[in-house]
Amino acid sequence: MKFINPYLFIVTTFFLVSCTSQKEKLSLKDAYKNDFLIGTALNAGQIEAKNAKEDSLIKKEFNAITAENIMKSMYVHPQKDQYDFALSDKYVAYGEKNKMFIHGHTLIWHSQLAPWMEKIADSTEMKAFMKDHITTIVSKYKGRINSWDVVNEALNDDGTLRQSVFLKTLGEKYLIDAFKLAAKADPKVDLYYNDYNIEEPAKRAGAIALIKKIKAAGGKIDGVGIQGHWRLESPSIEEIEKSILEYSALGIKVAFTELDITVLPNPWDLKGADVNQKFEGNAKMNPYPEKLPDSIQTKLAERYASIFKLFLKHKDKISRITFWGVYDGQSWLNDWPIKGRTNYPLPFDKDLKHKPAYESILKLKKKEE
Ligand code: 9MR
Repeated sequence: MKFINPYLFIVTTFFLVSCTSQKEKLSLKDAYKNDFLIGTALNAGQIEAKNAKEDSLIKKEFNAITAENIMKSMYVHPQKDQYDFALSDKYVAYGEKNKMFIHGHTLIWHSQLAPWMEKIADSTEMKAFMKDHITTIVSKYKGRINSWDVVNEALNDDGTLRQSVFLKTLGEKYLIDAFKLAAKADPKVDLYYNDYNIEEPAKRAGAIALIKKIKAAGGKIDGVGIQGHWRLESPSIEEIEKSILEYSALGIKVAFTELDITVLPNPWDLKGADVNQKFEGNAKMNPYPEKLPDSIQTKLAERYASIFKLFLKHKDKISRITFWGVYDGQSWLNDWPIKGRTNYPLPFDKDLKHKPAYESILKLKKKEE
């Protein structure tokens, strides 16, 4: 039998044990705890903690949550005189139980409206809808929900106002009214304007004008949510940085609220998240049905690293970074703009394992130490 040096044995064992426990302890939320919140979007099953593995990952890695769908108008307010808070109650309870920052998504959005809302055609009825909808929901969760997307996606890509049912019936004043109603229902909750592509120059100018208008009219607006449905090559770090600086110069918080990065072909050069854009698929459009090639995996990790490096540089201006989904298998990008593709946009893969993107985000913090 070979002689084992007992001293060396003890030291090595201690080192290995401490490395393992160190690795287990590391998480996105802990690594970034002094910088900004790290959030995720939960689907209905995750709110109900149906899958134990997903649930423990969510609790370990994230300290902020957004409901991916269940708080949208069609679900919480299906009929004029009927609200359904069953799942949103569970969502808020989940956040409270786990001491997470709870974000409300979303109050006034042209999409995912209940059918009865789509039929509203005059200003009196629309005004009544907005007052009832915002006041009921925000008051219900007063002091429990920490921030709200008051208005979502009110702008076109050229920075003009979207011809939504709200704009058509009420004119642009609906934007100011929405923020005023929300502030009245819960004066302490943080109120956000949330949109995609608002890091692009023309739409950014539109968003800035909109935020200024709300402020000038005496509305309370605390932050802007840049959704961050991005690509490997765009938007540039320079445009993202300009956006952080310009929005924060308005005296509001900047949050990245729906971050993900598509790695799939995008021949139409689509940007953002207009869910009405749909295309037919073929094998060429779904090149990695089984596995992401290492070269792209590395590109994705580098892209996340450069984005988080920028976020850290401006951590004093940033309140929260939320990924749009917990792991790749759950991402909406598997179905947009083509149904049934296999995309890889998040730091956790379909088996909930860390991807190189996850390691690259954590590594930035290790370098700081
Ligand atoms: O991720 C959401 C997806 O499950 C829904 O089918 C879709 C329907 O509108 O909404 C997705 O979330 C959107 C978010 O609510 C607002 N910004 C764009 C997001 C991606 O489409």
